[in-house]
Amino acid sequence: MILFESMKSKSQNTYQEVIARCWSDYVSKTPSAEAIHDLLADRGEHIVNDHIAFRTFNHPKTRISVLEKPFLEAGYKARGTYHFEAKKLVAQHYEHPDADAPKIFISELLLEEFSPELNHVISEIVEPLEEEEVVAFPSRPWQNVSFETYRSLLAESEYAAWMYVFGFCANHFTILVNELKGIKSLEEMDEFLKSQGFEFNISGGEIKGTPAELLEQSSILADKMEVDFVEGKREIPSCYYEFARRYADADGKLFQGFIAKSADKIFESTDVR
Ligand code: OOG
Ligand code: NI
Repeated sequence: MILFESMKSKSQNTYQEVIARCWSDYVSKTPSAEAIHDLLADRGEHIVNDHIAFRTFNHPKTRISVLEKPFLEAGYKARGTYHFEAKKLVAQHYEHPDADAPKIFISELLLEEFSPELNHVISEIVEPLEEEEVVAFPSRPWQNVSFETYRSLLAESEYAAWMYVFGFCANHFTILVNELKGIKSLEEMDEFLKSQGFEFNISGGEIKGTPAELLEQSSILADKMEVDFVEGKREIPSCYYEFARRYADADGKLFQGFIAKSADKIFESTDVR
């Protein structure tokens, strides 16, 4: 019994438990997501998550092959791999045999393509980490963050700066618009949310992707959140909500992948504006 309990606390979380923890952390950083969730629930909608996204650094302590472990243990399988040359990122998506499980999208920053200064900052925070801290979603295992360091990372990579402050948490959840009863298209979804005052990420166009590409996506701009830096409190972009509409391929099967060209622009939802 004791053995069972200790094993359970170490790694036997179901994906539902991990995702539920990530959702409550995410809405605490993203009040817009909870507001949108509630607006749709008030219209009688049942919300289905298409996917949830995590970010990391490709350091041996934190790379994708570390972050993916709890998801693989929970039954997820690695599927598509994606490359983002300009942003110096790669990503991997995962699917679960249980069709109700949201897909998982994990990206990592290619540290070797950045300056020694950036690498120094990141090694300082990730070198001391134990694997359990990295995969204890959601987590930012390093304690103090400096606004000056955040600013210096921003100059090289929006992604690096965001990761430095927020760590291993879900940076967005995604509503699968296909499953909504009263909203038929992504255009309709966006128009409804804009009428409620939500602002969209328009980089690369408000709707990224086309029916021919089998995936259309849009996202709101990340909420602003007050963060406790060592220098004091500052407001910076936190997390965002995404909306996706998927289309069936020639075999009639709903496309389950991602489109790198669209994802490249979705990343910018957390950019400092
Ligand atoms: C991930 C951006 C890409 C998608 O659905 O294409 C993405 C991120 O912001 O970390 O989520
Ligand atoms: Ni996404």
